[in-house]
Amino acid sequence: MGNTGGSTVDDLQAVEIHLWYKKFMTECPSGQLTLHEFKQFFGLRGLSPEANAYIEQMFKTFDMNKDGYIDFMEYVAALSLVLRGKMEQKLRWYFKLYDVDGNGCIDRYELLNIIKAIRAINGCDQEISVEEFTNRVFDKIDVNGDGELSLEEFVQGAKKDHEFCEVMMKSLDLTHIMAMIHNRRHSV
Ligand SMILES: [Ca+2]
Ligand SMILES: [Ca+2]
Ligand SMILES: [Ca+2]
Repeated sequence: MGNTGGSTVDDLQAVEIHLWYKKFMTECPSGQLTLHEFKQFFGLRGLSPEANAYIEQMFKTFDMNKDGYIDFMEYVAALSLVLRGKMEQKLRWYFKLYDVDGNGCIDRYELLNIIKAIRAINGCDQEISVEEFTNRVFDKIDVNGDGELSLEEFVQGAKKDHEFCEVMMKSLDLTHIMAMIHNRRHSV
């Protein structure tokens, strides 16, 4: 994580982290979240298969040492990236999240499923279909046309193409998903 100039961390975010910590320790006194607890933690139930797979992939990405648990440090690392990370850091993290089979590339199928999952979780209906969106992304940023997005293509594509980047950040931003889940839990 390192030093990125303290002024970017505003009080609201510090408070937020503190709340997440309290929540984490209340719901998970052992300090280690399993996948099952992870879903409970977020109050997620009755998810579509795509959304379920997305949450599982998110869990794996959070579990940085791959021991099958998310400890609080891993949780905070992911959270602070989501809440405060610079765009490029986020893009790299998204890339890892979307590369479900971990082969270092995102193919159409992986991107398609992720977008489906995010829409399922967000429950938003957008004008453009999932397939159309996926194809548009590939047409624009698969520079060498091999049908897969490398990390380089993904990051550069999002940086160069303002429209794509905006769509990415808006529709794929976990902050939004977390806020939604958070609010939902409060209202139950
Ligand atoms: Ca772990
Ligand atoms: Ca892949
Ligand atoms: Ca490519």
